[in-house]
Amino acid sequence: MKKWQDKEEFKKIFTEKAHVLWEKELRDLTLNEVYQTIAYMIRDLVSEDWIRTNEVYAEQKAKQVYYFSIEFLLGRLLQSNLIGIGLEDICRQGLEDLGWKLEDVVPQERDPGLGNGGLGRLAACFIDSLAALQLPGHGCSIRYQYGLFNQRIVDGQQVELPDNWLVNGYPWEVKRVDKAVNVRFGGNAYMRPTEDGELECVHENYSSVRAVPYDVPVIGYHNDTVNTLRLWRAEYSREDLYRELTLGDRHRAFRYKNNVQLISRFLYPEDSTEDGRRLRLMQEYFMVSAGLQSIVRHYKRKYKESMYKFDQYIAIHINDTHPALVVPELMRILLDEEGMAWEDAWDITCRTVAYTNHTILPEAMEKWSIPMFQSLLPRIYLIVEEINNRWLKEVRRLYPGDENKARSVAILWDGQVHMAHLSVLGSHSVNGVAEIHSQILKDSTLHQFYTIFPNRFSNKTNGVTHRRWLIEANPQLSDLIDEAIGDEWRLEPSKLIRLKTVSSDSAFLDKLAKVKKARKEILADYIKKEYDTNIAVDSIFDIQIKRIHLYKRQLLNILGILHLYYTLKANPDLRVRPHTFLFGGKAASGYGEAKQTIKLINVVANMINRDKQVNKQLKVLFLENYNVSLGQLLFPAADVSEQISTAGKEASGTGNMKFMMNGAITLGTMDGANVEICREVGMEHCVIFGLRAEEVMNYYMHGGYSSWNMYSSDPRIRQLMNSLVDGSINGEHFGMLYESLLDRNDEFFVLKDFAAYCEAHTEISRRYANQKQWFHSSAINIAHSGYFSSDRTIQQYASDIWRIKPVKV
Ligand code: Z57
Repeated sequence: MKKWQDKEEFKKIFTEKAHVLWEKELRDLTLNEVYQTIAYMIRDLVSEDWIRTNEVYAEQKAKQVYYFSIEFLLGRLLQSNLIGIGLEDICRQGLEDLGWKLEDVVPQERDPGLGNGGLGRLAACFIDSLAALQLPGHGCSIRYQYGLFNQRIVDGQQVELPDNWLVNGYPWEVKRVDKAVNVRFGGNAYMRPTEDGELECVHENYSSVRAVPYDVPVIGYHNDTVNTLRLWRAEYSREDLYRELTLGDRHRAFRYKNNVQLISRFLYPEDSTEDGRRLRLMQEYFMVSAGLQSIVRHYKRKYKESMYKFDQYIAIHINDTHPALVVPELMRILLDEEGMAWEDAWDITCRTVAYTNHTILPEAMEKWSIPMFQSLLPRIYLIVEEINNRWLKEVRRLYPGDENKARSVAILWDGQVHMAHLSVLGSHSVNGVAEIHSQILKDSTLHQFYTIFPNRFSNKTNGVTHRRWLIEANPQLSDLIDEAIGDEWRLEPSKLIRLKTVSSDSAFLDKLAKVKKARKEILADYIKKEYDTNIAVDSIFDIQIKRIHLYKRQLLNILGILHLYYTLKANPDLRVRPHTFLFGGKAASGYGEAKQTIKLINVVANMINRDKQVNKQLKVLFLENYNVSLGQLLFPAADVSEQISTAGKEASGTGNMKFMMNGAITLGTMDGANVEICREVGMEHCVIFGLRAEEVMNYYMHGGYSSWNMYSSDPRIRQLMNSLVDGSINGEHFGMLYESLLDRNDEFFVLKDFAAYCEAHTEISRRYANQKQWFHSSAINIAHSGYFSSDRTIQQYASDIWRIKPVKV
């Protein structure tokens, strides 16, 4: 790559580019135009490498992986791309000469919110790691016109505003009209005998949707690899529209046009819950069919190999079940378009596809009603039916008379298509995202599959990219780490373990404390500017940022705070270590309890922050519109990382890793990746509390928990519960939360874990009092965060599941 050699060259190229793009004087450029100009300059720099990367993959016929995900939560790309090609400093200096600050330009980029939370952000970290490791791997998803809603808080309540992120265009994408494909919906499909006595499928009266790809370059870190994230947009096909029009039915024509455009208009805002709406199924098939068709076409044109060898060159990964239709869609292509026999097609499909499960929450398991599925995807339904028939026949042969077995592994059951079962059956690999989660899959959720295919199951503990979450988000800490152990960790995060050698060194720990303080100041400045509120940087910053969900127990956190408030009110002379509690996260639009939790947090925050008797010691804030960019500001500033889900419920969590990497101490339950975090750092460097997963499971199976008993036996709980409904919290009522905790027996054991949670907080304060000890723990956490790099995770996927190798470009 011919990079800008110095700031002079940057300025020269910037000036030329800006003139061509905007036809005006430099001094008249808006900050947004400055941002776009640099983005296009980066595109120019990488364009050759991008072409070259694909050429080399094809020349070497390298095996490639396609990572299908209904979400890619990218965050901003300007700074990470500059860092990736090593030009951040030159750009910053050049801009400064021209009168701009890079720090003011970066926020001009809108966060592409093409995801909800953990699952989508994981996909973004994964493609970052694939490129960094020079692995041939690409992303495949949908180019939603509107990303996840923007959240405002009005009168304590969440208000959802549309996220029209594309209004000013998106400089990182390239539309590739020449690579459009057609996707079929509706009509009728049936089998008909051919002249030579075989069966062939007829699919008629369908309507066609044009899928147009928009490619985003995924730039490797300090290497020449540029992979591709391909985002599909739905367009109406002109022929179909004109046909309808000439047939004379204007209404049908416009309905067709509108329905097609709806397919890629909105991202669904549910995270870890299932909605089951028809349009979502359309999105899933749209992404899968477009993606697969383009992979097959590329394979035939560039690899020129037989479709019988497809699985030797192509791996397809499905991120949760949303892309599970790759199984029947690949079958369709192999059967109908390639004329393969069923057995061969099935064999190739299973060898190609691998599946990651991300949840065991029953309400998140994707199921589609058969009538809806059949009417929307008639040909795909026939294939799913055949898969199910053959499978159940096999199961009944292996386990005669065991209808329980058949039921628990069926694809079609109770009038529904069970997508997790389809995913397990149609792939050669099934993995969970943390050890405890993978174990639960084998023991309970997918136990019957596990008894039949024990070798299919494995664990791949999640990771996050340290390039975004440490190098980019926290340059101050990154520089300190360089100073202490050299900079090799930037290429190999496992080298962070060398920090252990300085983790008891007072001089180092003092500097670490200074960096943390500096990051708290940056956050405090932001909060001052956005909320006109002062937060004290010498207070403990205790942060819970994630989607709002009952199982994640933001309720436990806010009830703990409320209890602390009552304690301070009842003991006016009591002095506690000052605390700043920060929350952030969005609630799904239709999730009443989650929305009421946001309201509760805000009302309690108001009450506390306005109370002069306590607000020197206690401050609570709910930050609006938590997203990737806000995360980059929050993780570096945290002292305490709240990871308090009910044990057994959080598959992995990834925020926990971002906090740890930035030196926060985990206050958490034995759930998801917390288990591995505290095993790596040691129990003395995190604070663990609450029920274990087995205990939770036991209560579910055998009963024995009554939240009313907690109410009767613990006066603190009684006071808190009463306050939810008696108007004592600023006159507000929280009936839905009260019911969930008491009348519906507290499904997530908030009250059961309450006492232990309070003690855990006491322990945090105790440890914080010894600053040297605290920052020692902080250093130990950073040192062990290398294991939680997505580079490690992706290496495991590459060698154990995908069987792909690095390719030098
Ligand atoms: C989602 O963000 C996750 C799971 C889902 O089934 C859906 Br739908 C969305 C999350 C899990 O809740 C996290 O625990 C996990 O860390 C993340 O996926 C990535 O694996």
